Order: sequence, then C-alpha cells, then structure tokens
Amino acid sequence: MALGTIFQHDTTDPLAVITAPSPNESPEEKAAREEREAEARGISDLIDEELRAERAVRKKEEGMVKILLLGQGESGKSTTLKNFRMRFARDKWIEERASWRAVILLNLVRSANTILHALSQEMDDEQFGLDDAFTFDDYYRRYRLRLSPLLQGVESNLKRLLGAQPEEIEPQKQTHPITLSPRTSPEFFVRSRTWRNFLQTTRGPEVSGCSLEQDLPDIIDSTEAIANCKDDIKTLWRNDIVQAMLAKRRIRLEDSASFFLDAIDRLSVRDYEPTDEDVLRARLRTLDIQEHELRVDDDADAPKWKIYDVGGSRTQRHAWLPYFDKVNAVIFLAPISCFDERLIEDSRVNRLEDSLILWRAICSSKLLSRTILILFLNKIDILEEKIRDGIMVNRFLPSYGHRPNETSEVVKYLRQKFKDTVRHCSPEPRTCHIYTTSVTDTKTTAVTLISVRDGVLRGYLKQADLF
Ligand SMILES: Nc1nc2c(ncn2[C@@H]2O[C@H](COP(=O)(O)OP(=O)(O)OP(=O)(O)O)[C@@H](O)[C@H]2O)c(=O)[nH]1
Ligand SMILES: [Mg+2]
Repeated sequence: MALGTIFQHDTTDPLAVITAPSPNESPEEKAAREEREAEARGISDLIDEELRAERAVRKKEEGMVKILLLGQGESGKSTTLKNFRMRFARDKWIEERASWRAVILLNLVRSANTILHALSQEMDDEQFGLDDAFTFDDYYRRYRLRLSPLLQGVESNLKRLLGAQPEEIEPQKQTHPITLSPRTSPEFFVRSRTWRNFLQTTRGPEVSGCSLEQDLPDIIDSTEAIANCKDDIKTLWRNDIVQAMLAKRRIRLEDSASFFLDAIDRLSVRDYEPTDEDVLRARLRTLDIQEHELRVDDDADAPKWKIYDVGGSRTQRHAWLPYFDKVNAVIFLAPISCFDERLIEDSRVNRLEDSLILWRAICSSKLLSRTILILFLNKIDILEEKIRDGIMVNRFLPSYGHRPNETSEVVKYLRQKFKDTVRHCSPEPRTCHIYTTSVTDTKTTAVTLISVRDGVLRGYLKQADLF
C-alpha cells in the first residue's frame, strides 16, 4: 500500500524521499509528525477495510442471478417480492410473519379513519349547504364522535411503534383519502432500515411465532381498542349510504382496505397471528432499495437469487439507475386496472399512461439491452371488477376505440401495446415474457413464479455465453 511505503521513507521511492522528515527535526516536531502519520495510517486502514468488504460483496454477487422489480408506486412490486419469499424463503418468511401485525392493524385503522374523515367532510359540506345529496343525521354524528378520537389515537400509536418520526405520526395530516385527485399528504411509509430494525427487535423465539414482549403490550392495546369499536366500524363499512357517499366523493380506499375491513373480527382478537395472505396484503410504501437473497432451487449448486425491490413513486425513481448495469432480469409491474386513475404525485398524469412511458424508458435503455425483460400486467382482479361495474375503458383510453368493454379484450389490447413498445424501442431484438397477474392471488402467482424462474435461468445461461 502506497501510504505504508511512505511511512517507512523508502529511499528508492521518489515520493518517500520528498516526504521524508527533516534531519534537523525537533522532538516536538517529531511527535506531531508521528501523530499525523498515525492518523493517516488509520484512514488508510479504513479505506483498505472498505475496499476489502466491497470486493467480498462483489465476489459473492458474481455468481448470483440478480432481479430488479420495477414499476410505478402501488404497482405490486413489494407484493411480488413477498410471493417470492413466501414460496422460496419459507423459513424466514414464517419467522417474520408475526412482525407484520402492527402494519396490518395500521392498514385497517387507516382505512377506517379514511371513511370517518370523508364522513366528516360530507357533514361539514351539508352543514354549510354545500351538499344535500345525503342526510347524515345524529345516528352518523354519534359514530363520528365516538370513533374518531379513539381510532386516531390507535393510528398514532401504531405509527410510533413502527418507527415513524414525530412529524409523521399526526393522524389528521396523514389520513387523507386516496382520491382520483391528488392527495395533499403522503402515504405512510417506513424506511427500510427502520423497518428491518423493527423486524429484528420484534422477532422473538420466546413468544411462539409472535412479537417480542417489548412491543406486544402496545400492539395488544391497539388490538383491544379496535375490538371495542369493531361493530361500529363494521356498521359504517357495510352501510349503503356510506358506500354511496364514498363513491360520490370518488374516494378510492387502498387496494387492501376491503380485505382488512371485512376481516376485522379475526384481526381484533388478542392472540391474532397474521396469515400468509394478511402479510401479503399488508401495504407499506417502499422507500430506498430493499434487497433479498433466496434460493429458487433445491439444488445447492444452482445460483442464488438476489431480488431488489425499489420505491416506484416519482421521487424514488432516481435510485433505480445504479442497478441497471447489475441485473440479469427486470420484472416490470404494470397495473392495468389503473386506466381510470391518476398518479398521486401528479394528478395530471393517468396511471396507465405513466406505466407505458416507464416501460418505454426501460425497453430503450442501453444499459438494459441484454437484460431479460419480464412484464406482469397486474391487478387483473381489479380490472375485472371495474369492467363488471360498467366503467368504460375508452372514456379514459380513447385509443381503445369501439372494442368490446370486456376484460379479455382489454388485456389483449394492452398486451399488444406493451409488446409493440418492446419491438419498437429496444436497442436490439429481444423477447419479453408477458404474464397477466393478480399478485395478491398466491396460488396463481406461485405458478407464474415457477415459469419466471425457469425462463430467467434459461436466459441467464445464455447471458453467460454472451458476456
Ligand atoms: N387486488 C389486488 N391488489 C393488489 C395487486 N397487486 C398489488 N396489490 C395491492 O396494491 C397495493 C400496493 O402494492 P405494493 O406491492 O405495495 O406496491 P409497490 O409497487 O411495492 O408500491 P411502492 O412501494 O409504493 O413502489 C397493496 O395494497 C397490494 O396488496 C393485485 O394484483 N390485486
Ligand atoms: Mg413497494
């Protein structure tokens, strides 16, 4: 190492000769010089250590299959990663399952608070004569008075437990409905590092498959608070007038809201343990890049997989680029049920249009020109619901024209649109594997993942020949 040589004042090294101590050096000067040299040696050792660690990581990664999950916010990337982990890293998945309890309860409470918030707004509009479509009499007012303070307290408590900063805890500011217009405050998130710490501290073998005693009392308090008002929440959630009010205000609850609200009886018992499906449905917006290693094969000699999950909202996309030259395959999630929705970050942009623009960018990227491309046309179940509800695709996607307003036709049309983009935008000819998915459906997704695995491994072997 160059610095080491300098310190020995090697007379054959010109740099060492220049930096050698003066022959007339006083004892004070000598002490000061030795102190400076020791400090420099310390820094040098640190740099060496970092380089060694970096080389070790690179060497370890060399034989791995690296997969990057891409797509806009809420497209289903983290849910896809969960499917991978549930299927191929089963032991770890089971070990971590109990830690999701607070996130699940938070999802539930946030949905209930969103309904209450909308109800309040509706009542205010009514009071000022702005709206007379619904009459919310004392019956509903009592619900609001009884539930709001209680559930806001539970929401704050759960956020604090999950490591939120004080400014992120205030429920009033956070509980904004997901409307088709922009939200004025961000969705709740936990930075991956905080979240991982949370997983580590709440995972405890001493409580069989359940959280560590440190957080458990708080979680149980929240659970009991929810249990005390679960009948009221159920009544509101199942009330036709409330549902009509949500529809009229164009409030779109989170995709998992109905799943958790329908399951409130099961979730609000003291010894509730999250199931696979609960964890899969639990929504936590991704910030930073999350990395997970797993084995997709029983064969110990087969390469390990490293999956990178990124945040999909616009402010997160700058973090994608450094991963482009590292990966063997990209799994791109395009939620095609979003044809009638706008981006939360920019209400002028249609979500399907945003997915198509992103896909074009991925296909055109020179860095990704030899990367295996896999496309999930996701959220087919929600697309089906919307079509059943009579929402007309061509109202939002004029190019759809007079084609039948049927799920299979919409899928066929969009599949072709995405496929054409691959053909027109890729720097060199390539194939792309396209799947229609509902990644919240674990059974069908398991079949898709096996096919993805086999396709990626075949492509990986070909890549090895090319590079
Ligand atoms: N019904 C249904 N819900 C889905 C599907 N895929 C994802 N979701 C739900 O959509 C929400 C968003 O999914 P995530 O996997 O968190 O989305 P993401 O792409 O990781 O989002 P960011 O982390 O913000 O980039 C969650 O509530 C999921 O349960 C699907 O195919 N069908
Ligand atoms: Mg995510």
